[in-house]
Order: sequence, then structure tokens, then C-alpha cells
Amino acid sequence: MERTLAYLKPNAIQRTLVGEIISMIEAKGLKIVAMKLLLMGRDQAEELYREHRGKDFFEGLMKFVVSGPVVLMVLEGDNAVRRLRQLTGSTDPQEAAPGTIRGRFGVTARRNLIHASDSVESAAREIGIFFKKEELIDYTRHIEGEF
Ligand code: 3AN
Repeated sequence: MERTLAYLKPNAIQRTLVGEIISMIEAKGLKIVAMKLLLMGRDQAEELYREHRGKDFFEGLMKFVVSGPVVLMVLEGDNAVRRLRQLTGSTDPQEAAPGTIRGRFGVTARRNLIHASDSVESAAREIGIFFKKEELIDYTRHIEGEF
């Protein structure tokens, strides 16, 4: 079973889209195993986006992601990383497919509403920045029958 990190960026909260975006994630069948509202620290933001350090958009990205609370989630399921990336859509909302989160609600590449880990390895690293092991909850949903 794979796990991935998603977080709803400050503009998703400001635009009151949290419920709609979480609905899309739930409807896709991904299981929420951890969730919290957090004001991200600059140190956490730098660690999360370390591969982008030095790029022209880095400083703007840092300011944006610490500008207000975010909703962080650990999601679990078969191929969770790939499925969440498909649901999220391309980085630039103008390129994102219409049925995706960014395609439906996104405006600009920076304010593109949601982050989704890009690989299983990144997911493990990113989850570790925000969650302790004991914050991830193991449970079975009633819809997960045996047949
Ligand atoms: P994704 O989130 O689709 O994996 P990355 O990892 O390339 O995209 O970029 C990380 C974040 O950096 C994006 N979610 C976006 O907020 C920001 N970003 C990426 N490209 C740009 C850009 N050209 N201008 C402004 N912000 C950007």
C-alpha cells in the first residue's frame, strides 16, 4: 500500500475550496490516514522545496506557502502517488486537464492550490517533514470489503 503527501496551499483555504478539493480526493478512493491545519514554517518550506532552491520562483514560492494556513494530508492507496498526481493535474493550471483539481480551480503556476509528492521516495521524505509516525492512523473503511 502506497502513501503520498498532499497539502492544500494557502489560496485553497482563502478561496474556501478545502471541502471541494477534499471531496475530489475522497471520491478518487484515496484514504486519508493523517490530516492537519498548519502554518508552515520557513524551515519546513525550504526543506520541502529544496530541489527548487536557486530557481527564480523560489523566494516567491517560500513567501506564498508560509502566508497562511495549509491543510496537510497523508493519503494511502494502490498507486497513491500516481493517482494523486493525475487528480492534481499539471503544474500550470492553464495546461492542466479540465477534470483535475488545478484544471478546475487553479489560476497561476505558483497559486496552483495543491501539492502532491512526485515519487514514493519524495513522499516518504515529505511526510517526515510534517508528521510523526504516530500521527498516521491505521484503520479500515467499511467500503473496503473482501469481494
Ligand atoms: P508540482 O507541484 O506540479 O510538482 P514543481 O515541483 O515543479 O510542481 O513546483 C513546485 C511548486 O513551485 C509548484 N507547485 C508551484 O507552486 C511553484 N512553481 C513551479 N513552477 C513555477 C513557476 N514557473 N512560477 C511560479 N511558481 C512555480
